[in-house]
Amino acid sequence: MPKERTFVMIKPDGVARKLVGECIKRLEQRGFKLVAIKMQVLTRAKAEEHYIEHKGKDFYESLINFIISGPTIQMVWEGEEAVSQIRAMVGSTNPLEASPGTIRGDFALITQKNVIHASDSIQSAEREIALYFLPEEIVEYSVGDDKWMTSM
Ligand code: FUP
Repeated sequence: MPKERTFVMIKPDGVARKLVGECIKRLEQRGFKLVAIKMQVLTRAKAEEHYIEHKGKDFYESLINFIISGPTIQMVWEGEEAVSQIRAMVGSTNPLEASPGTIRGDFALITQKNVIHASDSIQSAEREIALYFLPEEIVEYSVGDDKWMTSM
């Protein structure tokens, strides 16, 4: 069975505050495997596609302007229950409600500037991975700790 994959993006605040390494470190230490990564300043069109579900909401324009305001990191992570487990590690949307120990709970205070995005469902993960990566940009490889991080 293919391992579950999720899409993670470090937002402009996370990159500017040099939290890229911290975010990657947490996901790696937990046992998830990085299988794709890139850096880019999103175009408005790409940002609007990403956040299409929020179109029309009061925070939408501001969200789009923020997310295109600087460089961002796109990643695909793989591992057991990657979608729900990485969401849990990211924490609540509003960092003031995010538990300590989560990325947002440890590094953010403002909802818009909440450092990191992670897909909220397997369907969203598939959509978001396809939005940012070609299939051949996702790398299949094995690492030494694979045997400790799967139930086989
Ligand atoms: P999340 O899945 O936790 O990233 O949150 P959402 O998909 O609900 O929202 C996407 C982004 O919109 C959030 F990360 C921050 C921004 N947002 C606001 O600025 N105000 C809101 O009230 C809700 C979300």
